[in-house]
Amino acid sequence: MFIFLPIVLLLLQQVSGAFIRTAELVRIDNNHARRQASTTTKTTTTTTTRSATTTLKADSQCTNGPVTRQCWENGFSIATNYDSTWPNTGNTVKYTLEITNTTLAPDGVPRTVYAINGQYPGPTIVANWGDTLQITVKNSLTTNGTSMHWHGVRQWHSNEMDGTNGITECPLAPGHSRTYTFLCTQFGTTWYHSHYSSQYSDGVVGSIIINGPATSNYDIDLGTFPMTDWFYTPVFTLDPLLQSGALPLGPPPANNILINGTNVNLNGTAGKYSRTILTKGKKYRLRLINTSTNDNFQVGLDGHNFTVITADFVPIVPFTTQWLYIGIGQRYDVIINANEPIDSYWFHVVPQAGCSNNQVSNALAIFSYVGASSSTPSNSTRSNAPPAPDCSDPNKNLVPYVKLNVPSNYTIPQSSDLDVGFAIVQNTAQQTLFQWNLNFTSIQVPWGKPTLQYVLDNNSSYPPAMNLISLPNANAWSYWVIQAVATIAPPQPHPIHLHGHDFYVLGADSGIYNDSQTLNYVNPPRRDVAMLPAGGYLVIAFITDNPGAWLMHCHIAFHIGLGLGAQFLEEPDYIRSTLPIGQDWQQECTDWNKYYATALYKESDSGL
Ligand SMILES: *[C@@H]1O[C@H](CO)[C@@H](O)[C@H](O)[C@H]1NC(C)=O
Ligand SMILES: *[C@@H]1O[C@H](CO)[C@@H](O)[C@H](O)[C@H]1NC(C)=O
Ligand SMILES: *[C@@H]1O[C@H](CO)[C@@H](O)[C@H](O)[C@H]1NC(C)=O
Ligand SMILES: *[C@@H]1O[C@H](CO)[C@@H](O)[C@H](O)[C@H]1NC(C)=O
Ligand SMILES: *[C@@H]1O[C@H](CO)[C@@H](O)[C@H](O)[C@H]1NC(C)=O
Ligand SMILES: *[C@@H]1O[C@H](CO)[C@@H](O)[C@H](O)[C@H]1NC(C)=O
Ligand SMILES: *[C@@H]1O[C@H](CO)[C@@H](O)[C@H](O)[C@H]1NC(C)=O
Ligand SMILES: *[C@@H]1O[C@H](CO)[C@@H](O)[C@H](O)[C@H]1NC(C)=O
Ligand SMILES: *[C@@H]1O[C@H](CO)[C@@H](O)[C@H](O)[C@H]1NC(C)=O
Ligand SMILES: *[C@@H]1O[C@H](CO)[C@@H](O)[C@H](O)[C@H]1NC(C)=O
Ligand SMILES: *[C@@H]1O[C@H](CO)[C@@H](O)[C@H](O)[C@H]1NC(C)=O
Ligand SMILES: *[C@@H]1O[C@H](CO)[C@@H](O)[C@H](O)[C@H]1NC(C)=O
Ligand SMILES: [Cu+2]
Repeated sequence: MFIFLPIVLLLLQQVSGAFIRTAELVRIDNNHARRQASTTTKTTTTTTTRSATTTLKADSQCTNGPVTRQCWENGFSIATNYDSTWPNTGNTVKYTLEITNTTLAPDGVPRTVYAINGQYPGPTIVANWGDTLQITVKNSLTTNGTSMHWHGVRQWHSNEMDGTNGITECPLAPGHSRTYTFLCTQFGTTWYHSHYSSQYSDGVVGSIIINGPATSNYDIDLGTFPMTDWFYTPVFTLDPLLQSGALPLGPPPANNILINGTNVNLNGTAGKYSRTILTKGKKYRLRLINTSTNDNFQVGLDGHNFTVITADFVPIVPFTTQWLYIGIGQRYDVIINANEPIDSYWFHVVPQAGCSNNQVSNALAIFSYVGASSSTPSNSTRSNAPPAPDCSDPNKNLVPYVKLNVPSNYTIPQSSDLDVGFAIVQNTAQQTLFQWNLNFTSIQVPWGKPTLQYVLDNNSSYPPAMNLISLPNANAWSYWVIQAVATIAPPQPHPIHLHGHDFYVLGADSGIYNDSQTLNYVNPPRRDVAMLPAGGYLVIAFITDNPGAWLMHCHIAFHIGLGLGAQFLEEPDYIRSTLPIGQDWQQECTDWNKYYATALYKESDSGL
């Protein structure tokens, strides 16, 4: 089957040490979707505000425990709207993460890994709601920069800590360190990863837990359970092949899936299954995270259902399901009730045919009850039918616990359309380049002069390839229609991630959005990654309440590498006058530009 999982885009061609915009790009394939649909103006008079939580009372009497998970402390609880209020404990939790170039064998097969503190995945960072995290990152690689992004962390009034090179900082040069300091205004589960091209796919990734209240009770927190596809060939090696069209059918299938950092290899000759022990009668919280590069899966545990209590950071009204689809970057915290016969059970990660091609094989992990006669599941415990293929978010089940509405007295203008396209272009050297684009531009960020430098310079002459969308007004609602258009690349879903906000998901469906489709303005799902359905649209909204330059991008590493992203710049005047961007930040750029002048490897994709 013909599949395209393209990659990179060199909108810029490197000529004598500098990037210049290629003059002769030939656009072979791109359409503007909504202009082909007739438009009907929808007006409603419903008015809503975002202060819908005023009737919810945090209970200051109650402390957090196995049967009072809704409680927290000091008047904060699961009813608190963390977008508007949060504790500040005054505690600072410190970590050091050193990235090294090493060889590891997570599934028994050795490969080059850029490890964190010698391990893959990196250490799990744990803090409490309201703590300050102070994380020092040391780049001990020799031929790559790095920058560390704390996925989904709102970074309220701390945009310079977002770790997005070319936007909020220069990359950290080899041999250098920087410290990221930020307040945990949210709670729940997330991950951190390098934003330096596709470096996270080669190892620079770890989990984050911010303890807080929950919408359902449980006895034991099992911690995070990251799942990822795994390539034996470094993704830094695959990238240029995809960019040049040397792999016209897209990336090769991944060689394996790692579950909680491990697995047996596909022929079962090396490695080991991830194993988790359960005690009968207990309820467990498991924090599922999809840290993939490319693949689509659903997950399920034989004989057990999941009670889902969060979507990304956002607490939701619990719902129960056997199978769960998790897009790249997404998290679901689930509760497993260990109340089935004492035995061992398979945990399945099932790649989804139909969502993308070149699938890796099914993967397994083992959950065993204490006292089970065998630590290997007998297949008789298998009770789950395989899932129906699905590649979309369960949006109707994602009902935020703290109810917030979106104003519906607004017609989304065509200028809010951001089309997702694919193109094959040629540069001046007649080289073919595959690229993804958002609103007709393949993003390419200047590592050595990030957006925040422009803001500090009061210079609004942004190169077009920065794909910057200006949102100068504070506290305004902003609505966007992200629309997949017909391309020569077969339709496929894209996990769309926005930095700096939990956005509101007003609608997502197949086809072309045309203003007469129903959108959900009443307590819609909020999260930081949502699936753009294959060949469809995703309508989101957020409030410009966080001054900063915030990247929005597809989280498939191959797609953002090839340009599927844009950035929103909120309130530049506030950034310049108020954010504490100082000497250290400038020094990182000075060090980077010095390193880069003679660097062996240059920026050859979006840089993100
Ligand atoms: C809008 O899209 C829907 C669903 O595709 C379609 O049924 C309807 O006819 C379209 N309306 C207009 C005005 O184009
Ligand atoms: C990792 O080490 C190899 C072998 O020494 C070297 O070729 C490569 O450039 C190093 N990569 C990084 C990112 O430091
Ligand atoms: C990072 O280093 C690897 C070699 O280890 C190289 O293949 C890759 O191109 C480098 N990437 C960048 C963006 O510097
Ligand atoms: C099993 O897979 C590993 C990794 O791909 C490979 O090196 C090995 O030769 C395979 N062994 C067999 C028996 O197929
Ligand atoms: C995941 O792996 C870590 C490190 O090996 C282990 O401590 C943890 O218990 C595992 N988590 C689960 C849910 O099995
Ligand atoms: C991770 O996300 C990708 C892309 O959306 C998806 O294909 C894959 O199934 C997800 N993995 C899991 C474990 O859900
Ligand atoms: C899981 O949910 C399904 C569907 O709601 C239900 O039929 C089944 O009994 C549940 N299984 C368990 C073990 O609770
Ligand atoms: C049991 O099921 C697993 C997972 O589907 C499969 O890999 C294994 O071959 C099965 N074992 C037997 C004995 O059928
Ligand atoms: C929508 O309603 C709100 C609340 O009444 C009002 O402040 C706002 O101006 C209205 N917006 C538009 C576009 O009419
Ligand atoms: C920033 O530049 C604009 C024009 O480009 C100018 O109007 C404004 O006064 C400048 N602000 C500062 C603080 O220099
Ligand atoms: C603004 O940025 C552009 C592009 O980097 C640069 O050429 C120009 O010199 C800058 N202007 C000022 C006043 O810094
Ligand atoms: C989208 O691109 C068009 C054409 O380049 C541009 O005019 C428009 O301003 C862009 N949209 C946004 C929201 O920036
Ligand atoms: Cu994508």
